[in-house]
Amino acid sequence: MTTMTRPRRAEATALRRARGVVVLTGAGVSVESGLRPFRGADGWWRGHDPTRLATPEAFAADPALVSEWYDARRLAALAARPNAGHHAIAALERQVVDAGGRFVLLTQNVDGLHRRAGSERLVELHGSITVWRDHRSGRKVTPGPVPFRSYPRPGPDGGWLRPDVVWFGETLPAEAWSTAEAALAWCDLFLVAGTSAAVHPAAGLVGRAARAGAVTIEVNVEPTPAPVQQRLIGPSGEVLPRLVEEAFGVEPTA
Ligand code: BV8
Repeated sequence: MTTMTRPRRAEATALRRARGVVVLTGAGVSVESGLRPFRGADGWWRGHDPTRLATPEAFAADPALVSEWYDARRLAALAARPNAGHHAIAALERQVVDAGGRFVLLTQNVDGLHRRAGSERLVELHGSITVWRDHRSGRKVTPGPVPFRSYPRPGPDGGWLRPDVVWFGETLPAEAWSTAEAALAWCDLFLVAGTSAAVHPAAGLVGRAARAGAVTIEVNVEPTPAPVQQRLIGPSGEVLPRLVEEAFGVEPTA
């Protein structure tokens, strides 16, 4: 396992030759867009641990507090702009697909920045913070880019509005998860970026890909427990564009 800051020719060549690329991202790829990561001191909000707020139990106990936290994150996500790392992943998708390969981006992020950067073959494993739903009927709404007038906000069918995300203890959307597992059958290169690899079942995908014979590469500012063969240490907004340029000779457009 090599720890380095610059993509070596080996990673670029592997990326160029790959016929089936899977990318898994986490909150770290949105840090350079000004959004907080999920864990660590930066993730806490008014003294609350996000992993305790992101649960059905927390919402049931204090729907106002949980709604206010998510509305603040929703507005931050809407105000943020995709960074060079998001654009590099969208450029990678175009390169792989245009060469006749297969590609899917699996994101744990709920901020919508990959889609705004142009990623199309995108699976939001943990849902979206910009879409909310009535917690009783499940009817979805997309609130406008202004703060809610009250917390919690009444839903259209008599319940409270909750974010359309997967909380801890909730199962991932069946279609999203089956798409992720199916990709392991054709993946020959698995790139994981900006995730602490702490949340399951998403975190388990890297090891499954490696056991299935895929080349595995991680981009992160620090090593993680993810069982990868190569680690490129550095901010994803710098490392990913360099990796895509080295592999395909294209500079991802921001
Ligand atoms: C489920 C949506 C079935 C909400 C989120 C197996 C083993 C152990 C535990 C479990 C298991 N199976 C299930 C569990 C329980 C649980 C779990 O995994 N717990 C963990 C904490 C131990 N999982 C679940 O409950 C899942 N459901 O499995 O259903 C089931 C049901 C009941 C009982 C059992 C099973 C649901 C998990 C989904 C939870 N929802 N998000 C919201 O966003 O508010 S997860 C949340 O964590 C976010 O989505 C976030 O994206 C995700 C992962 O975190 P990261 O993205 O990695 O972010 P983090 O801050 O941790 O790390 C940032 C990284 O970026 C760091 O490594 C940092 O170094 C790096 N970085 C920083 N800056 C940069 C950078 N990298 C590059 N460039 C930079 N500039």
